[in-house]
Amino acid sequence: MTSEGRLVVVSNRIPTEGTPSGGLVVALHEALEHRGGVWIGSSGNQVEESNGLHKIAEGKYLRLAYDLTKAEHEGFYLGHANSVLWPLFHHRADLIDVDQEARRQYLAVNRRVAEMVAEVVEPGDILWIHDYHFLPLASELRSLGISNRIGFFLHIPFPNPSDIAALPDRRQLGGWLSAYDLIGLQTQRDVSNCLEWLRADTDAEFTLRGRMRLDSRSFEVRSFPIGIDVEGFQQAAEKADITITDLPPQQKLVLGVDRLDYSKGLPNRLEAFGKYLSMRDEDAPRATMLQVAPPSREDVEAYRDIRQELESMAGSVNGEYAEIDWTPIRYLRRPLPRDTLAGLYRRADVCLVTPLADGMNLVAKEYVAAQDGTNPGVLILSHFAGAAEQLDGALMVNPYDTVSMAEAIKQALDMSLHERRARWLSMMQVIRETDIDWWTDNFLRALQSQPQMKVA
Ligand code: ADQ
Repeated sequence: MTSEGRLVVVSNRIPTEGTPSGGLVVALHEALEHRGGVWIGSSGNQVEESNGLHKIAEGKYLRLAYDLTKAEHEGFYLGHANSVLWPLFHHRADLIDVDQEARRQYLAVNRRVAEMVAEVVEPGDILWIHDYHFLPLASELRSLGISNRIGFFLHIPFPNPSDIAALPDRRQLGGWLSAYDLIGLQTQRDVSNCLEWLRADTDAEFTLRGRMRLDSRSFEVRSFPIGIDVEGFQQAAEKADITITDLPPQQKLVLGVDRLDYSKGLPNRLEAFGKYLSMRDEDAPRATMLQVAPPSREDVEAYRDIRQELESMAGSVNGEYAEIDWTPIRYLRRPLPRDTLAGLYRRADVCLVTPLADGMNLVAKEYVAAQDGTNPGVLILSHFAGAAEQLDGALMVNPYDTVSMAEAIKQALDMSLHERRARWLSMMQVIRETDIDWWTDNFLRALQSQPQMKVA
């Protein structure tokens, strides 16, 4: 532990076994090892009877997990968090499924987690709460008398102010946010949306140095674009076997890597690739699109149809363009280990990251980091990914305009080495400067420097 005080992290899921892997989780693990502290999250197990925190690991810091009951999992996680907040924050108010029991569970789980966290917190600790599952957590902690500095990071976009009108929690949201000392968002666009909404729909006012004041609390809203472990990815890609696919070396590979989610724009992407095939010159090298998209949140209704839609789209494009020795679209439903992904990224001539809305999108950054700088591939990136604010070396596309996306695929496949290198170098510089360690350090430094307030 350092003189800075312990770090207490709360995230929806906690890595339950051994040394964690994966960018964000590793970064939080390292920050906790450095400062000492506690990481609290759900174990992923569902139980009959509600229980308290249990220790799952102890080293330089403590990992504590709680289990959700089946009703909590359904109401808090599948229900309010993923059937109301996720769609609404991704500009899909048409998909929200408001359910009073789910909302009650969301508030009750936040209350219960706050009580467990309050038991653990010591004076001088700083708290870092992650994501949309825990919007009300600081407010609950304040009501339990916790006056420590509390920071919040939202990994997904902040909604458009007009969409917030559809949020059942709209009247509470201002108070929930102002209970934090620092609110970290991915992009400047998110910060503008948040400030615009606070000013239009609450009594919040600007105070000195960009801070906001609401309900006698002052807080700061700032962007902290999340990064990746650049060196780790580079090394994995250098070591990886890029002949893992059975594609002939001269065949172009166009790659997509996503969780299967309606926010990722997958149908538009397949349609664009179909249009590219229809405009492609007969003698141009063949290109195969490989889409890796393991299903997620299948218990949520809005997720059930996408899988079928994609399979049928891939089938019909292949039906039209496949030849005996060429399948234009391949679709993998299995998640891939990081090293395999790194090899695929390096082999791919083009990576399509074309969400309709996305907080940041780490795949965009991982793809760039995995390239061989002497012969890099091209990133095609949606304006609507948070990463678009940083990666202006990408070919930017509007994912709703599938003809322009098809043209961008052609442009990427025809791009000169000189242009590919220039674009890659500019993206690489940003990705290196704002890697995952930069992100954790920056956020924690900003949180540490917030004035400490008394609980009202
Ligand atoms: P996600 O929506 O999960 O995260 P993203 O940032 O693209 O989206 O991916 C997270 C990680 O999952 C990446 O490291 C990626 O390699 C891995 N991954 C994705 N698809 C995979 C697949 N098919 N197989 C194996 N691994 C896969 C949320 C927000 C994002 C934000 C992150 C971090 O929605 O916008 O960038 O949090 O803040």
